[in-house]
Amino acid sequence: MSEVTGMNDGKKLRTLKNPKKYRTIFLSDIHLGFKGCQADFLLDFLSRTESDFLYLVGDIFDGWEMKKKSYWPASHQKVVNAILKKAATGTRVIYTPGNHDESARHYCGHTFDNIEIRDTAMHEAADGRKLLVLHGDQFDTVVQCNRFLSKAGSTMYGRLLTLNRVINAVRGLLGLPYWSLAAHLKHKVKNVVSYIGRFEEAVVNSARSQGVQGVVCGHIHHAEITMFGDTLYCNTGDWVESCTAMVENRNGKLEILKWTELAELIKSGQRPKRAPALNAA
Ligand SMILES: [Mn+2]
Repeated sequence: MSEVTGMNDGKKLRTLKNPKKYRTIFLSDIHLGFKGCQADFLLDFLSRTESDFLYLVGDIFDGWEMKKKSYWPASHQKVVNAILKKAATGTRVIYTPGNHDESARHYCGHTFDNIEIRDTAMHEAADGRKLLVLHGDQFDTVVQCNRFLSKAGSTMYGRLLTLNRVINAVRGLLGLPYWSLAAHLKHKVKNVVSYIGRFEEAVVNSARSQGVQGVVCGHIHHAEITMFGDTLYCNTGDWVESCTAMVENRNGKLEILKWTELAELIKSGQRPKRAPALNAA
């Protein structure tokens, strides 16, 4: 396998044998056990990257879907195995459960297979910034009008993701890159946009009240790194629609990687025309 370029810092994106090393990787909303989970993209990401810290920022499993029907393909088990292997070989793995994997919350404070389970965590970046890490559903009671994330809404969301898979199967046959219908629609629907705004505000207010420099969350499946006044807001996105991860480099610089775009670049061996990272801080 040859090395190809694919990072916006101009360095080479490493291959399987020589993975790209980050200080920290933040992942959330993987939804293992749910058909919509893009496990193959995630396996590709996990195999090409390494880190000192790995934060699993909630909704790693989808207990709601698993209760409805048993769905556990080999690729989902491979994701679990890849994470366990990282935990066993020197990566410090911290897991802050979310609402879809809320059963894991019973084990907050415990460590299993080197995976530390915490309700919330505090990450100190290489540049000294303190970042509160939590899934984000804790603010659902503060932020009203979250039908899009409710249990009833999740059925509709599931159908949308099925349609998304059909569209992308056709796009794949036509040689077109992955495109997220759900992510596209979300930006068009006014009350979802206003929900996202209120969610971000509630999360940032909580970080501010704790006297930290920033917050890392997931939950709304919308990757973002942005400043709200003096407080940094980071959302790692998800692996059912956008296939995004947030990474921290050795200097504490944070950046969002959109793996569907990077995977295309790796496949084609091309140099990116524009930076694949969504934003950085
Ligand atoms: Mn969630």
